[in-house]
Amino acid sequence: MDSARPLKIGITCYPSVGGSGILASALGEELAQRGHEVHFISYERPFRMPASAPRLFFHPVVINDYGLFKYPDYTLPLSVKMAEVSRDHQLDILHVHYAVPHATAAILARSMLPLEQQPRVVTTLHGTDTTLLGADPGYGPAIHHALTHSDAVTTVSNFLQLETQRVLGFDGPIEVIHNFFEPRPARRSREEVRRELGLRDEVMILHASNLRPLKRVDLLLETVARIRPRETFKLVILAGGKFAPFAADVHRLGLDDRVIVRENVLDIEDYLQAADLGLFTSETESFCLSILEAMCFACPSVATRVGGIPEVIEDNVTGRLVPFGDADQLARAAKNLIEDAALRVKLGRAAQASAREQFSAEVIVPRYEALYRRVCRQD
Ligand code: GMT
Repeated sequence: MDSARPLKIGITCYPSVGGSGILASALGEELAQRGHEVHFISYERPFRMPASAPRLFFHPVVINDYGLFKYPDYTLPLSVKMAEVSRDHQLDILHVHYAVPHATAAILARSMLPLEQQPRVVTTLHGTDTTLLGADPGYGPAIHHALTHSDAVTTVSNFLQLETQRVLGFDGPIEVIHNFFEPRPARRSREEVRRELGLRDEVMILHASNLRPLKRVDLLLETVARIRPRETFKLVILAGGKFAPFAADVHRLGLDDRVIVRENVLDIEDYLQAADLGLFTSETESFCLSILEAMCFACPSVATRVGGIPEVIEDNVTGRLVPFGDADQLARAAKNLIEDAALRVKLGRAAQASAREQFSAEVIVPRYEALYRRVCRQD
């Protein structure tokens, strides 16, 4: 294959709010900007995908509800659409993000096509596709099968590479390609956003997540409830989902005037540039893209020392790491950075430099391009 020829790449991901979908959309956008043709295949347009851009296409997977099935099936219509798009657009690569069910659908799609029309399959594991579903006997063997039949497997951290070997017993090659984030320009000024949030001199603590149980919102609230004096900060939660189930906890902890929630925010950069300190209390995390997003805006985070987070934050250099589950230590680390503005700025600047040097599109996207070229050369 001509190594300079632009590639035709199909990308499948979850389109709604979530780290793997954000990463996949950003990757597609970057690849199209670099001259490749990119075809997203999913049940909805990925929410960060630009409305129109050269060489960027979206193919919806349509699910008919026949009322026959207790559980509607997505894997088969997805695989049929993948095969159709691969054939019609002569895809070189099908790059699937999050194994379940995308990797299985890709392997099936490939086998539906004659040999000369088969794309290479690249599977990127993002987190719970290994750590949770990989350990489930109802999913594990199917994930293992799809990985074994992928032309390349990548993980977003060293931690997840080891977990994939351990949990799934997968002994094939795995390339670690960390996540990247390329912020868009904010639409509003820092002052405008802080005014919208009703912030005066308080330090803005940011937490952005989909609020699933493993994010441990209970620990997050417990932590901020222990920070004194309370007038020194406000916690802004950017929720990918509904916050209502946690409202009673906010009230019980006396945090009604300290917690501000924004649900399903699209202009995330507006809020990131207004933030002073991130706070992340997850019990597991393969990478934690939200920490990187904050780092890009020179906002350091206090986070739990779990999973791949130590690959993103260097303790005392680009943020603070605290043992999981210890609300007192988390609160102490946050309070220290609330009170010491100079230290906060120092860690924030180092965080921003580290984001640029290690986790920018310029560094990461060529690694995916090199991988695509390599698998395309395999015979
Ligand atoms: O695996 C998940 O729970 C979902 C996934 C997602 O779609 O948001 O999150 C994972 O992928 C992100 C992007 O690579 C990582 O930043 C998250 O750390 C990871 N979540 C977990 O490992 C729990």
